[in-house]
Amino acid sequence: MAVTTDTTLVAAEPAPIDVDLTSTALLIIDMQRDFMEPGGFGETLGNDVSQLARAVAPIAALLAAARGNGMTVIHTREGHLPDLSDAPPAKIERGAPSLRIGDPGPMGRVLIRGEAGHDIIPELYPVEGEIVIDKPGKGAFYATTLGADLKAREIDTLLVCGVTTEVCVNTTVREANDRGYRCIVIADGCASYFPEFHEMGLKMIKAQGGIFGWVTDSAVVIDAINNSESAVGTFNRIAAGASR
Ligand code: TIU
Repeated sequence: MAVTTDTTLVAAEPAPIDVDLTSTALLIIDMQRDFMEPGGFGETLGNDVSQLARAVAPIAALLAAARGNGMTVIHTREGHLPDLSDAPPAKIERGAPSLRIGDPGPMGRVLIRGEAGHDIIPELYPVEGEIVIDKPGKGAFYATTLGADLKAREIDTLLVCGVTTEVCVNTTVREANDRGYRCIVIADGCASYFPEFHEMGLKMIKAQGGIFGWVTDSAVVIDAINNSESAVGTFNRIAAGASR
């Protein structure tokens, strides 16, 4: 089968970007109960977790559009093995949290794989066929298979959203940028415990001609996905019995 590609011009800052949706993946960073809900890692650090709720609806809408298009969808989760062998002492001992990584809390052991708090929130739960990357660090490339997964799928552009803007989203975008990926960060699909860090985190990405990437809103990308005639989208519409 001849696979055709088409590109869509997506409005973004600092400039519009031409996107081929067949080589683009949606990358959702750490939308876990440990960051989003009371009693988890985020709150143990002294944060107001309600600040992050605003990112959920835009991500859910973008996820629905990506699924409808057949786009590669990748979810990440920050967390550690039960024996903490992948958690550096410098991370465990950092600061003065109310509970440390691995301590028992209301959602199980804090930031430990397999515990309730480590799981992705129900609104954005992965479905069959989507990639879930477990990462021990803030960046999604460090000590994970993400680079190999993207290479295997010939992905060159990432739609990045999730939490928190200045920590795991920024770290991942910087890692991706150095590896040659074009990152389009979804402003309303990101959030921080600190609104001013969210704002500056986005500014840092798009400054200097887009030193780390591009920034746009979920509605812009959803519109681009829904109006695309990408090979993936066309294939899905045919598979679903649509006339085109
Ligand atoms: N503390 C904070 O803002 N973030 C993290 O620790 N991890 C992520 O951003 N996922």
